[in-house]
Amino acid sequence: MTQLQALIFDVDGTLADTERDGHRIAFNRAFADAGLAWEWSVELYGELLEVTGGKERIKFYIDRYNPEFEPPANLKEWIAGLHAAKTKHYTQLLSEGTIPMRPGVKRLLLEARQQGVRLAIATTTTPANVTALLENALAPDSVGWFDIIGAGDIVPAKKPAPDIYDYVLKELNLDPKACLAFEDSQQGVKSSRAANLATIVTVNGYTQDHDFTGAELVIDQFGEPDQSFQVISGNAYSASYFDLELAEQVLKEVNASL
Ligand code: XBP
Ligand code: MG
Repeated sequence: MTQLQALIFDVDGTLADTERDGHRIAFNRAFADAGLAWEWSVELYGELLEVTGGKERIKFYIDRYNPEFEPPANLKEWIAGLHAAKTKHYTQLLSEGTIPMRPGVKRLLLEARQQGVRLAIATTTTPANVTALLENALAPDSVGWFDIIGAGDIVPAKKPAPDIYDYVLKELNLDPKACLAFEDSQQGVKSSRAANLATIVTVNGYTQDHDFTGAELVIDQFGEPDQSFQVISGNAYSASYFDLELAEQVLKEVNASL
């Protein structure tokens, strides 16, 4: 049996509910600064989340929802500039401390650290956004809790491609059988599963109706000793919150069935 050696976390929607009241607001502020009459509503943003990556999402919006828009000749650079402004607004929002970590995240990370299980991040978001979230919502020194932070444009293809998880596994120098991935979305699960990682899902408002085929366990949150999770699918072995013991149990069963 391969023992659990690392936990690999997605960021947006998994560590914190960042999309609706974080990224979406930051995009809208950047659009307003640029004099664009674009406003991404809560509902529209849910549709745009189909495309991962902020720059890719802006391009998708123009193509799909705004065909009258006359793009500048250097569209790629123009989008990159707009996206850089969005990142400034997003990190500013996080520095105001308005977005907390999701229930049970800090407890699980601390437990892993105590027990010598390594931590890593695999996300499509921009590296500066990860740092801002960890420092403001977790702990000032928490960037250092993670052996590897794989983020943004570091790999050629974003989720649902497996590239970011493959990159993190390579940097960790671990076999996927020794790791568990944590995701919140269908695109994320496709990515982690394509990298052969057993995957736990915590859903959120935007992703609760996604198809999580391939995930081992789908729950509404990690929960806490006094705040039970709801099991949506999979076997939680009578646990009421997600801890390292449950993580080890899930991985053991997955590896036994291979
Ligand atoms: C997160 C994303 C990101 C964020 C925005 O997906 O898709 O694009 O919404 O971040 P995941 P950037 O949780 O699967 O990693 O604007 O920095 O790209
Ligand atoms: Mg996510």
